[in-house]
Amino acid sequence: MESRMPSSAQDKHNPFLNPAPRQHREGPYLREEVVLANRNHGLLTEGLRYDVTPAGMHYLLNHFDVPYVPDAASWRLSVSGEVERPLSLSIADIKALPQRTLRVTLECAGNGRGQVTPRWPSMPWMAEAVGTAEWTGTPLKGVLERAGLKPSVVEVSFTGIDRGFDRGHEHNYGRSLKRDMALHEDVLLVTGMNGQDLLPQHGFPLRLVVPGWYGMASVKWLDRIEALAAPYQGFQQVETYKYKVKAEDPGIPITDMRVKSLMAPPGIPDWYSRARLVERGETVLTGRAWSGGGIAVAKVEVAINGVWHAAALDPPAGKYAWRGWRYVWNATPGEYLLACRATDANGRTQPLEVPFDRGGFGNNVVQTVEVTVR
Ligand SMILES: Nc1nc2c(c(=O)[nH]1)N[C@H]1C(S)=C(S)[C@@H](COP(=O)(O)O)O[C@H]1N2
Ligand SMILES: [Mo]
Repeated sequence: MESRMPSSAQDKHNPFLNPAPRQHREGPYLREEVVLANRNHGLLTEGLRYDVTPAGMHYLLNHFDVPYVPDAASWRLSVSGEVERPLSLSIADIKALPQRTLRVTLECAGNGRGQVTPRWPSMPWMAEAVGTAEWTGTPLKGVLERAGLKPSVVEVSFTGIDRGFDRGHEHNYGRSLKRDMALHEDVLLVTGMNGQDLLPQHGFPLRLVVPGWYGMASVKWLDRIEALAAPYQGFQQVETYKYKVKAEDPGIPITDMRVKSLMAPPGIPDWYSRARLVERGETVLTGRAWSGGGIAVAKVEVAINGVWHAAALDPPAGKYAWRGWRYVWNATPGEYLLACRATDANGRTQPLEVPFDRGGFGNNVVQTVEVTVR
């Protein structure tokens, strides 16, 4: 449950309740940002070559600690609140329900935050907070129908067992979906990733996966579902994950991923600067592109020193999975700035300038890669 510690004179000195205020930053990354970056690794961009990201290469975003759950035997998922028949399901019960596997690209809403100036001090993703997995589970809709949502239900909330503080609020990680979205046939209660049990850091033994949305909706270590007659007030729903330009903006709740593409790094890197060296001749540039809400990728372009060319697209790999692209570049010696840009079936494309957002959310700027051809 959402809870605050009772207030007392001592609270004034409690650093959890009264954290040092965060302010926008320019310049070097802070110690706290580096610590978060070490805990929450990104996709190694060379991993963009896999259709399905190997589980250990999938990006990670954990707000608090990964809970210690050595086995699934005693796990229960409760479904309560405004329902006709409250449920308590074991993992075996969930695995006995109809199973579906969906290939889904997940991206953190804060991906690209580290490129926004001034930036909000938080996880300083550059471009790598994305991955694609084959998620296996049972449709949430079926479980909600078994419980029977009452007509009064407007939202359904999802709570994990991980607990901590953010900006003075103590809470378990939790999110909600509006009734319609909770009943969407593609939202899954997931126990498997790439044909194996979930790894601890990806939510073992049970998580939600909301395809087409940014990752914050896909609650890990899920043990409580509540049907609500009023909008959910959890911290991760109300206090963050909203697009805002100014602090006083009411904010627009973040849902679908924005259209984006990334390039697998060509050639070989310098260890420290990550600058790339490519041999002259035919170089096949490849990468991935995706959009949100189940909207298809319609086009990918590649720029060589600012001149745009059409890339070839791989066949689609499912409604919610990224799409491979390739462009054959006849590289001649020199210095190059490479870039890629996707456009989705709704005609939305990636901006050339970083879109400013206070929290650094939704940055889908065109990615650039510097290479030297010898
Ligand atoms: N319980 C719980 N669920 C969570 C989170 C969390 O910190 N706790 N992080 C969310 C965020 S912000 C993202 S981007 C995705 C990341 O999923 P992954 O680590 O499996 O890639 O999980 C989401 N689900
Ligand atoms: Mo995220």
